[in-house]
Amino acid sequence: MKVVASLAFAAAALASSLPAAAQFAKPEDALKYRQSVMFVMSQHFGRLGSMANGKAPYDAKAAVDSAEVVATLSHLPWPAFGPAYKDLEPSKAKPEIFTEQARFKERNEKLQEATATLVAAAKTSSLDNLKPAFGDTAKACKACHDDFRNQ
Ligand code: ASC
Repeated sequence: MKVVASLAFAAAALASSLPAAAQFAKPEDALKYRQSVMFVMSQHFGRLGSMANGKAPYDAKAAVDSAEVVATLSHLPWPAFGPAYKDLEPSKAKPEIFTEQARFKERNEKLQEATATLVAAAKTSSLDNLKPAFGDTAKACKACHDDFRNQ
């Protein structure tokens, strides 16, 4: 029992020290993963945008649901932009992502902060609160895209 427990501990310690590369069975999976996350995030962010811009009726519950999806997804794609995944095609990722990982990480964290505020704003059930929080999140998306994504 003691041996089993210490083996399990060793396995867990090893797993947690593995590089992010180990999260994906093959490099192509990292590409598919980050693009899929970005796609779903953009779908839900788009729904919020439609409400914020008056193109769709404001639905407070739907806004919270989408904001929560966006906030959750804002934590996911970044390990799939690790150095092991720099030469995958087709991709709009600029090479700077892989050479300026600290600056990229800063941008990722700004998005996470903005989306947390977006969730809080959506939860007030006020379109007037949703609008500026949507705008701030869009700016965080754009700041990163301007620096790190090809058109
Ligand atoms: C979206 C989407 C993006 C961002 C960006 C915000 O809905 O697909 O890439 O918002 O346009 O500036």
